[in-house]
Amino acid sequence: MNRIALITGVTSGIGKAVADIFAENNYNLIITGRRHDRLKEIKSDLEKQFGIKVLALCFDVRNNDEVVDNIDSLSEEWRNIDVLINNAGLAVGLNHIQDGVVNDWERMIDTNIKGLLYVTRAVAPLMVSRDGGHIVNICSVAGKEVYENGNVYCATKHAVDALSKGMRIDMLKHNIRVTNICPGAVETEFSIVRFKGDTERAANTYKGMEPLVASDIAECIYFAVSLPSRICINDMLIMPTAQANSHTFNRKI
Ligand code: NDP
Ligand code: 8X3
Repeated sequence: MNRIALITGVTSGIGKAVADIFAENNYNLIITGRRHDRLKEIKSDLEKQFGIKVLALCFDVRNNDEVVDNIDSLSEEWRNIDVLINNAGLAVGLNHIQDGVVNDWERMIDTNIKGLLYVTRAVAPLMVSRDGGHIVNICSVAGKEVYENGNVYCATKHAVDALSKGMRIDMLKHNIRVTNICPGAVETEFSIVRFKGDTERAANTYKGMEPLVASDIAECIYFAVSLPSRICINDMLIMPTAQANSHTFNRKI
């Protein structure tokens, strides 16, 4: 029987690449996001290309009622989730704290921290009842270091880092592995979202350097998940060769 992975934020970037690699490896997938059309198209492509089953659930991770309703409504078959990948997340804005936009802060806190918690709270009991599973939290180099203007985004990712450690302790007795994934710069829609649609500013983020691509991160995640169940990769910090830390780049410009 195929194993099951639930991946949040599959309509773009890292989440989409993770769905591809898990599908290629015969997982049945529960894919989520807010953009219904993209979800529908991805479901149909994955089913056709890999012959797996895909369940597309359209909800906002910031809304706990929607999260609970969607997970509660899973059929017996789909409740056997082996892997949860908490990927949905975003950065919005890049300002000094004194100039911060409160609504941007709320979006980041509500998505990156509270959304990840709501999904975990709904799915983890299903894993506990089966005495096993693997939770992969997409953190960031911003969960390890703080950079100028990164303040609230970095704080949300430091929270993810702490939650990964806490989850690992709390669910130790239930054989649930918890892996924290910390990428540096990956070219996705991330910077377009951060700069609120300003594609030129977004492109400047990667100017003169070779960023990671989403499939680089997906391969690392699949590697961690595919190891024998006695091995837990607790933490991975994955940087482009051209990036030493969150603010030091080798740009050829
Ligand atoms: P993208 O913007 O390309 O993808 C983000 C995904 O998250 C989309 O599928 C989006 O779907 C989903 N999402 C965002 N908000 C919500 C929400 N409220 N409810 C449900 N889904 C949501 O960015 P990435 O792929 O780069 O980002 C994925 C993760 O990786 C994030 O957690 C990010 O912080 C992290 N990360 C990214 C790095 C990078 O440089 N790109 C580096 C380090 C970490 P939709 O809009 O359809 O809801
Ligand atoms: C995304 C990477 O350096 O923009 O988490 O914070 S960074």
